[in-house]
Amino acid sequence: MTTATLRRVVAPAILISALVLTGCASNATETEPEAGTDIQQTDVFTIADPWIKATDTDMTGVFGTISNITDEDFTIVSASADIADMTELHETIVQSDGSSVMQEIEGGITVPAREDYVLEPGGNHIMLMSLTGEILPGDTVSVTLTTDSGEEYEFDAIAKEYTGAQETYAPEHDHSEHEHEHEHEHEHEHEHEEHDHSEHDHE
Ligand SMILES: [Cu+2]
Repeated sequence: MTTATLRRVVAPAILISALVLTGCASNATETEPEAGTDIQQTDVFTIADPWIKATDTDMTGVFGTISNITDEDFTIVSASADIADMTELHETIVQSDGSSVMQEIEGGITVPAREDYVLEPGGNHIMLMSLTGEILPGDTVSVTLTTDSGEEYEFDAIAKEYTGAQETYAPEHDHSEHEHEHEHEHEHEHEHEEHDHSEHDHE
């Protein structure tokens, strides 16, 4: 039941990454959490089955169903986690050519009074970037949400293995072969360094 209002603001300036769907997003039912098995409660919302995608890369997503248990709307304006140096609230936009891109949700996540807001792979999610370490299946990751009232709410996300909706952070290139990613990254770094030097020469 997705009743939340999505603002589909097309703003190229905040397009921060490309999401490449390399497999079938729908064939990962085995690893999807079962509804209603873990419900954590705060003063203003519950979150059902909060989980985080286990990863050895430097970014991942946090998911779960947030239910507003009050009679007033609230907006999640930011999120944070100790294990991530950078956190954003993301939505996934399917473009006309069929590819998907993730972008920051303009204005934050508004959860209407007494309604649910679903965070799921291939949809809206909390994006953790610049991870400080590996996240293994079974790990518990504490995530803090800040609302428009300035209040902070913490919940625990359980790390699970998830192979559907592979999110690839590929601003320019599609690194489809994971094992070669680091080599390519280093190559690009050197290219950029040299490029930077030649640019500075003009100054
Ligand atoms: Cu994202």
